[in-house]
Amino acid sequence: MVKEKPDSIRTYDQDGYRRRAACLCFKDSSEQEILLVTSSRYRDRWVVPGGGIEPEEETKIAASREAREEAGVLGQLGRHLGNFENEDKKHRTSVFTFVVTDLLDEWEDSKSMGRKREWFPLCEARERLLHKPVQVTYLELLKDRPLVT
Ligand code: O81
Ligand code: MG
Repeated sequence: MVKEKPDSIRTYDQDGYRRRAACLCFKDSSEQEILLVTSSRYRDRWVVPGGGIEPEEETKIAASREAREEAGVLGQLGRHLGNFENEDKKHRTSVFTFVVTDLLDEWEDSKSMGRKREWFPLCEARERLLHKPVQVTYLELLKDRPLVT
């Protein structure tokens, strides 16, 4: 199922949930520092970069596209952490790990809406995401991450 938005088309799964994809963007493979972006609605709140999957778009492609558009980063997609349901908002987000290799000076959302990005240690990121409880649960699965040697 699809539904038009001004500059993108929303897609929905078989249960009518809007399909989203997101990346946990890390500074390096130790996964200790994560890049968050400011909310489009509240400029003093931080969120995980992510957004709607477009028609015919692969989930992984959507996740890295959202990282580029919202956070201005290029990098290497890692593992799939899972699909996270937001029952109130009726969307499901497929979340991947991502290691940043390039930070663009200018990016789509910095120009269009002044979206900011910032690195946070994981424990601080958790605090910053408390207003988005489902996004906090993305981080909880990281406890299974491989040990760094
Ligand atoms: O555009 C969220 C937006 C907003 C979300 C959703 C996000 O207008 P949309 O529905 O596409 O906006 O609204 P819900 O109600 O669908 O969850 O959340 P909220 O809480 O502000 O209503 O805003 P944010 O998380 O920034 O506060 O995210 P964004 O505008 O920052 O990207 O859009 P999206 O991320 O699902 O979709 P796109 O593709 O990124
Ligand atoms: Mg978004």
